[in-house]
Amino acid sequence: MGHGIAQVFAMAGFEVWMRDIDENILKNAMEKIKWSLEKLHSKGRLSETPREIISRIHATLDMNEACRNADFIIEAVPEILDLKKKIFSEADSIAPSHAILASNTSSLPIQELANVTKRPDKVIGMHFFNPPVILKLVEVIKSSYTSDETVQIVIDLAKRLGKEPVLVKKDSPGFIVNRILGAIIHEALWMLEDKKFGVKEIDAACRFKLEMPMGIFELIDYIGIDVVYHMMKAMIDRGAPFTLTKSFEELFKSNNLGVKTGKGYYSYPAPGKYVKPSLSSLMGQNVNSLQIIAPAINEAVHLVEEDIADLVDIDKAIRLGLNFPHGIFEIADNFGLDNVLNMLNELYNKRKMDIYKPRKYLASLVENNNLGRKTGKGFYEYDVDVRKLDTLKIIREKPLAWIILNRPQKLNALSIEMLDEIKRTFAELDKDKDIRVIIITGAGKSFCAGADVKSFENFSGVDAFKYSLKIQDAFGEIERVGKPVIAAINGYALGGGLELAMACDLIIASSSAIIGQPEINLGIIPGAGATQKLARIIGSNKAKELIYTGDMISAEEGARYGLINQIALAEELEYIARKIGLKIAEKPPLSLMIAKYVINYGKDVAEKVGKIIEALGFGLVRSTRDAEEGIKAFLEKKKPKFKGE
Ligand code: CO8
Repeated sequence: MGHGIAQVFAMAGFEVWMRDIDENILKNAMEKIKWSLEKLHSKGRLSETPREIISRIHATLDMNEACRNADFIIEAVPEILDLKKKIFSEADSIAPSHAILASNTSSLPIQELANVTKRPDKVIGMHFFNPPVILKLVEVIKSSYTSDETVQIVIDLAKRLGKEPVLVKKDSPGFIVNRILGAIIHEALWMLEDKKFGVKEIDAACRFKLEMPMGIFELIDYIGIDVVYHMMKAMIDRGAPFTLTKSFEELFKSNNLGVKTGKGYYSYPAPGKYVKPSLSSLMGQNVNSLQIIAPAINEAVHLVEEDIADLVDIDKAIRLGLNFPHGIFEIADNFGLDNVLNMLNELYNKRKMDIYKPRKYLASLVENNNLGRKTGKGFYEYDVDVRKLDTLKIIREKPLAWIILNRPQKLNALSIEMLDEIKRTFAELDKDKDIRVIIITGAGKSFCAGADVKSFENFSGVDAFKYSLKIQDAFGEIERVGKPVIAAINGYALGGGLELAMACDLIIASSSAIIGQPEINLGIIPGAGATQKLARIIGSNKAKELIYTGDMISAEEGARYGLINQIALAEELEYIARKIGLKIAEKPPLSLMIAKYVINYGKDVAEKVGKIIEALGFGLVRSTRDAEEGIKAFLEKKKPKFKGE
């Protein structure tokens, strides 16, 4: 990493003396710097020529020449404590008394490096991430000797380099990023040991459920199994609560070290040739993603409890260092802290390892009903408004709104009153500019067991006809609302319940959900759209089979027919629905509305007409400010901010 760090400093205008022990290494380093600068230059990312920047880097074999006039020295030698101590002691004896001595270590104690110098107050950790030229994160690690002045100088320095520093207030094994990554690795290794799921399944859950840029085994292969092994060992030696599995030890000893040897958890076409493993979301369907992440959340809480790092810095480190779209505490709040706590208890009971013992701060949040986004407070605070109607609970959790069917004792069967409240609520939420996506789900063990059979007990034929129109009208409101609506099926979705879900734009279902059109058993037929809608989605033969037999089928079968978009485990349903909702909520609202209308209404007309409707919609959307913003942001390589204008 040394040459990358030298390049970063030179790019920020500093004169750099780059010292190594071998001429060839230095030559190689200069070549790499040159290659990188030219690449940046060709993309227009430099304000100077590569030659001007390189002229500030002086390669040397002489420690004396490198250190004698230095204001700041950073070492990036291999992670061997004695070697680092030797370098620190040497640099300390040469450098001017005001010079700061920093280590790029990812795992070794700064305190021990400080001990070999006569300036422990000026010794600090400055941990870059590979490649330093690209990755923004820098962990700044304070030992108990480091002065506040030194910390401030290094934080300012990191900012001057264009980096995003986070402060590690106390030396702790793995600092922030490696500690949390270590906990994820630990859990993945133990899940593999359980033999219930394989490498690809766990990785698919990482990528598709947790939105990690790489699966965890893919990442281990990429970093190198030996590097990960030593990193984990170093943290364990310093007291981190990780335990390595036998199979991981064996893999390490087998010399199949990942991408670099052509084989690790995956096989690669040749040593050093990385090809992204091909995974699909279906592979990870049955893997509980909360299990992968809960121990890491517990470790992150430990860092806060022990005053090692601040919550906001930890989340920043996870986003920038691991390239996660959300910080670890944001993920926890999205899952629900009660779910996180339950998972930890379950794991603790099973494996009796310290890493799973729920931290006090987490337990106290749950005890006080601060459960995350859903209650308006968890690790963070959220603007949440809860309103109870007679049959519904409505939670406005901007930019999402949750409609919870709330007659659990009747399995959320649709009463007349509930239909009225559904229609009214959708109309209201449609007008609420702060709400961009609506999620509908059920309280208790059922999403909705259909129309309330009691309410049409004494119906005449005409009454039933009118009732059918009423239910269709209420569901029509869901199709008409200019915002995406997600059904999160948590249990039974039967009869009118499944028709309600089909009126939504996307259906996410718990793996234990049961769906069907059992009306035939009551001597009636579906009356809220299933004869038309179900047939269109799954084909008329399959629809007839379900309607004629009244059979109830699993969510998995529903997904196979294309009726359900995604399946989640019961504990993940809320998280996955929220994750998809938040993702869609970032998109331009007017485009979403027009896309929904074109799809919903275009399908009822001849294809030629549908395409004209699409073209008209396209024209309309192109005239919005959000389209200007989207196109401009793309060209400027920025993230667009859509306002719905
Ligand atoms: N309507 C009224 N009450 C219901 C309904 C329903 N659809 N479903 C369940 N409940 C009630 C039960 O009566 C019971 O109440 P109670 O405790 O007072 O006896 C309570 O909910 C709990 O139900 P169970 O004890 O039956 O729970 P189980 O876990 O044993 O069984 C089942 C769950 C399998 C879901 C079972 O309850 C069941 O079969 N329910 C009926 C499902 C059904 O047939 N749905 C279709 C209804 S018709 C329809 O939706 C047509 C829509 C179009 C209407 C337009 C035409 C007029």
